[in-house]
Formats: sequence, C-alpha cells, structure tokens
Amino acid sequence: MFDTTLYFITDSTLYEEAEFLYRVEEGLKGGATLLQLREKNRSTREYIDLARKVHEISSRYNVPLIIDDRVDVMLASGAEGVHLGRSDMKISDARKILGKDVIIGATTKTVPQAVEAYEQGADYLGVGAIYPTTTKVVTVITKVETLDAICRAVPIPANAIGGLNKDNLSVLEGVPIAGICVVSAIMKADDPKKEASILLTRSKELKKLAR
Ligand code: TZP
Ligand code: MG
Repeated sequence: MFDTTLYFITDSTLYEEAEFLYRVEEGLKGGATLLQLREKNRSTREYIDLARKVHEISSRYNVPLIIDDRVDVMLASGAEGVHLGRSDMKISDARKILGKDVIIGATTKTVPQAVEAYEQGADYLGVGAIYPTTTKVVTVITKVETLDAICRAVPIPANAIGGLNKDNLSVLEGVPIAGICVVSAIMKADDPKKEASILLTRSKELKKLAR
C-alpha cells in the first residue's frame, strides 16, 4: 500500500547533488509519505543513475519512490511507481506493461480525465495547479471546486498540487483530498525536515476535517 498524505516531489535543478540528496532525506525524515523524482532535463542514463541514488535513500524510510514520466527509468531503477501526465504513456498501456503491483499515478484537471484515468487503472491522481507555482511546469490553474468534484467522482486517492505551503492550505478545508503534493515548500525550505513535519500534520488535519 501507499499513502499520499504528504507527497514530496523533488526538483534537483536547485542544488548540487549532495545538497539535493540531503534535502530529499530530510523531507523523508520529516515524514513525507510518498516521494517522486521529477527530472525534465537529464539524459535517460543520468535519470536512472539519480533514481537509483534516491531509491537507496527512500527504501531506508520505507517510502515508495515514484518516477515522473518514465516507465523505463522506473523499471531500471527499481522504483515502486511511475507518474504519467497527459503527454506521457497512456495509463492503460503502462498498466499493461507493469502489471497490477506497480503504483501508477496520473495528472488530471477535469472530472472526465479523472474518470478515464481511474478506468484505465491509475492508482492515484494529482490535481492542480491550485495556486500559481514557481516550479517549472506547463499547467493551468484548477479550481478547488473541480478538485472537490474529482475527489468525489473516483474511488482512488486524489491529491492537490501547485503552490501549496503551510500557510495557504485552508482553501482545501472540506475537500475530500487524500493528501497534498509539494515541491518548493520542502525543497526550498530553510529546514526541509521541519517543514515536512508541519505539512504532514496539516495534511492529516485537512483529511480529518473532510471526513
Ligand atoms: N503540476 C502542477 S503544479 C506542479 C506540478 C508538477 C508543481 C508544483 O510545485 P510547487 O513548488 O509545489 O508549487
Ligand atoms: Mg509528465
């Protein structure tokens, strides 16, 4: 099983490798429940090399590692899952290749997209961007009402993503999310461990409120 309560997504462009890996580990120490390695500019070989290093760390904390975009990198590195966007491999094709035990996540921005991803075999959904983001990504703002409708339309966990930090989560109160996804809030924090710990507590509170 996996737990999306605090889904920590990495950005290695911000730091030298040692500092990057240190911050990833601090986020895990702080309580991140799921980890995604998100690389957009590396060669396949570099992506796999880094994935192996990150997987060695995440394994020590029993936190599943999800690889963004790439089924091949996931398989080669031994990671537990893959996250697929609208221009990546189709969820149904990935499910066919990977079997039932691999975690497959999907990016969705509308109820029909969410239902389709669920029907094709997605295990969880990322929904956003809720707020404008400073992380490099092609996205549009998703209304909280749409997020709410998606959460209620599918039986799999749906997480909020985009510009979220410990000070702006109240917008999600009452929305039956499974958790929050954050990049900058942890990656750029002065104390990533402490930040993750605060975010974990807040996300748990949000989940309790919506029950
Ligand atoms: N998809 C929608 S917003 C986003 C992704 C990958 C980036 C979120 O990053 P941050 O720093 O938490 O806003
Ligand atoms: Mg993608």
